[in-house]
Amino acid sequence: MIGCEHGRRIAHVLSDADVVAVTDAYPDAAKQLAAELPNAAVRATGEELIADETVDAVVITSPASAHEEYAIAAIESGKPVFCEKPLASGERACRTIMAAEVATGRRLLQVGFMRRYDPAYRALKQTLDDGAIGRPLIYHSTHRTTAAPQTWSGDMAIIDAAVHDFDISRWLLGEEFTTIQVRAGKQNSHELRDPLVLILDTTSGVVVVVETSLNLGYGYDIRGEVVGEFGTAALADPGRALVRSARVRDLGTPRGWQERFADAYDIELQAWIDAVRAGEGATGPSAWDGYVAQVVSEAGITALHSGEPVAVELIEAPGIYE
Ligand code: ISE
Repeated sequence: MIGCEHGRRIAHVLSDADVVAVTDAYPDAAKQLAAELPNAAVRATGEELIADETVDAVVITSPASAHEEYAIAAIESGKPVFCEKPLASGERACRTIMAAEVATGRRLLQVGFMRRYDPAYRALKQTLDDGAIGRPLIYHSTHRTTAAPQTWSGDMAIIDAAVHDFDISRWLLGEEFTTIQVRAGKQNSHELRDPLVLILDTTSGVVVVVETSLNLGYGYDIRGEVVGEFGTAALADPGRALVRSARVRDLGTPRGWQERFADAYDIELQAWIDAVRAGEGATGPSAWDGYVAQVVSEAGITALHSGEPVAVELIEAPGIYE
């Protein structure tokens, strides 16, 4: 899904880049997308696509379990790579990707944490950085969606959804997390642990409260609110409905991430293209950011299963990420 979104954007909407090749584990899906794009050939495998001399840079949108091999293949060919979140399917894989990048001596990989490019999040960060509400004390990050993807089960609400809240909280507050605890109360439906409330502490003692409610039926409702020393600052709310319910006609909540973050995806990918063309490799969210989000996710899963707070323990950041 996200591969089609990015492919169409790059070929039809954004400037200074084109899609010259696509591939997919389901060849028909690749053919279908290529048919919509003016200059895209279909390649049989990711390896073949990365080795293709007409390919200058690579976008990875496969399931997380396949990110590591393609990210490393792209990095080892010296090709900049945009990799969707989560960076990989485990902390070890994230570290292997970082090691491959560190070996080249420069950044070549950007992770698809698109919220950092969303105008509403940027405005919220500016408000905090301006000191308009004093030092942040609490951050509420609410992640509500119509329906979790049918393929999701178990802990994926943390690994694939809350991972955005972890990243955006670190970016907004400019701090790392020290501990996480997770509460799962009454379960909504499906095989997924949903909803969840995740409570995290940062190094300076800000409390971050993340709610994931992924099967609410009414729309895609992303909220963020910071409580500071003398005020609060919230994300501008793109949905205007007073009642948010699957049973009431919806009055403006976006239907999905495609709509809510359309601008963010445009800005994010254009910034990546511009950086690549300028020979900068990557300037946006890094493999380090992907690694940290993965460590927090894994600590969150341990916390969910144990019911206890779990420490977030990071390695030292390699120099290229400082
Ligand atoms: C999806 O995979 C995303 O990455 C969206 O940004 C997230 O909000 C949604 O919960 C996920 O399904």
